[in-house]
Amino acid sequence: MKRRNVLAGLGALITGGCTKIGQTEWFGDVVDGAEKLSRGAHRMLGARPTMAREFSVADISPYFRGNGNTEIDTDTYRAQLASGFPDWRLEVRGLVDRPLSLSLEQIRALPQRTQITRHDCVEGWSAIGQWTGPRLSTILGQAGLKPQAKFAVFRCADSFGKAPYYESCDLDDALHPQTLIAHQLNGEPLPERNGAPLRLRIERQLGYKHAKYLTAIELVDSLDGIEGGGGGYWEDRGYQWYAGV
Ligand SMILES: Nc1nc2c(c(=O)[nH]1)N[C@H]1C(S)=C(S)[C@@H](COP(=O)(O)O)O[C@H]1N2
Ligand SMILES: [Mo]
Repeated sequence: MKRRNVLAGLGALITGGCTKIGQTEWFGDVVDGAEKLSRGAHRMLGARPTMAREFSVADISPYFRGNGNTEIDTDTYRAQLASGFPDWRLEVRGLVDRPLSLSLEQIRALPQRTQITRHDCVEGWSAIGQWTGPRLSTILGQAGLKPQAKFAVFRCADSFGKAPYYESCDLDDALHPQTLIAHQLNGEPLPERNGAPLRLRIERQLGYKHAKYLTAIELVDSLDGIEGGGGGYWEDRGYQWYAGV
């Protein structure tokens, strides 16, 4: 519980530090700064978090393919897509002090981070893309995590047949500095195939954890009783829940 508060505080510190799109900043600088503020905090954090490798603009794949669901065939979604998603909301609910319902405009107004990372799909392909959006830690900081919160569950607008796509992660990954709610790929609004208007980037994990078409984030203390109980659409079908790259 203590540790989570420290992480949340650090998250706020980090997001305060960098607001310019395209600016690269390193977690190390922030950790060094935080260490000066409180050695205790640094000790509780242990080592600095493992960062996924970041790439340069020259490494960006010319085409970032889509995988899994690459379109949503409902009238509501098609109308939203055509008009720039004015009514799309990202809800933050469950074990939080202040449930949120964020418009895209509100999400774009938060401090932004841009990162160039490699996406690895278990089906045997990779692509490098530049993602922009607020850190999930910024959003969770606004909502305020209740001490019982252990997991973030990501709800999506698409499904396979009747089974909705969903994902989840623990708070270490949710508050990780490279975990973003991305609304841009390579400087443009997300294409439909890559999860418009919002998708998760959770860079230390495999492709299927990166939930697209995000509609809600639920903070829970257990994954039991959520869909198949495995913590994700693919996890309910046998994939690993912790899908480290
Ligand atoms: N909502 C949703 N998210 C999803 C999927 C999906 O089908 N629906 N597929 C997953 C898989 S297996 C991969 S590899 C990536 C693909 O992301 P991309 O379409 O941007 O390449 O999205 C992941 N997130
Ligand atoms: Mo995948």
